[in-house]
Amino acid sequence: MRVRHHLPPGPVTIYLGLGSNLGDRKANLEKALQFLGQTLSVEQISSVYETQPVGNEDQPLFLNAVCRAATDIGPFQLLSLIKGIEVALDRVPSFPNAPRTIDIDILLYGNLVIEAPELVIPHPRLEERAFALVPLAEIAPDLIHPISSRSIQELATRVQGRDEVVKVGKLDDELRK
Ligand code: PH2
Ligand code: MG
Ligand code: MG
Repeated sequence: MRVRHHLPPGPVTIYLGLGSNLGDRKANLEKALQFLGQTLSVEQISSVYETQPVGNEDQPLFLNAVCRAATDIGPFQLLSLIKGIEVALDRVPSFPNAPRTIDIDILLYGNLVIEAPELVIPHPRLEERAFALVPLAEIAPDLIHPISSRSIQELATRVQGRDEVVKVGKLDDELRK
């Protein structure tokens, strides 16, 4: 396991990617954010984007969004929190890239760089995924990717498939603090 950190003491700013392409997709995103808000301080939520499925293309369109949160919990605790929320929202373990009610991915955790068998941060496919970069650039354009040292805005401007990521609206106001 490789770990590199420059984490100041106190709460860490994290960015999570959320995706749903089964059931009431918007309600699934909202419920996931409500659950996350019970443990994390959710500070900002991007608009919701409708996106073409990447990987397995023979599945319904996704709704994707990104949130910024602050937390004192460590990355592995955060991963188990997320897995619990995914199960609570009826995500059924299946094959990679299968349709899902909710997927919550840790995109960034401060400047932490970690490669463990069960957890890689930054998200290993962040730089190639327009459905994560475009919403992330909406709320954190000047953030610097801790490995490539490029800004999120720059990555989002260059990524393929930007035209398959379409802003469709915002989540309910009570989720925004
Ligand atoms: N998630 C995946 C694979 N493909 N495509 C879109 N558009 N949105 C996703 O969230 C997504 C995907 C794996 O988690
Ligand atoms: Mg994912
Ligand atoms: Mg995931």
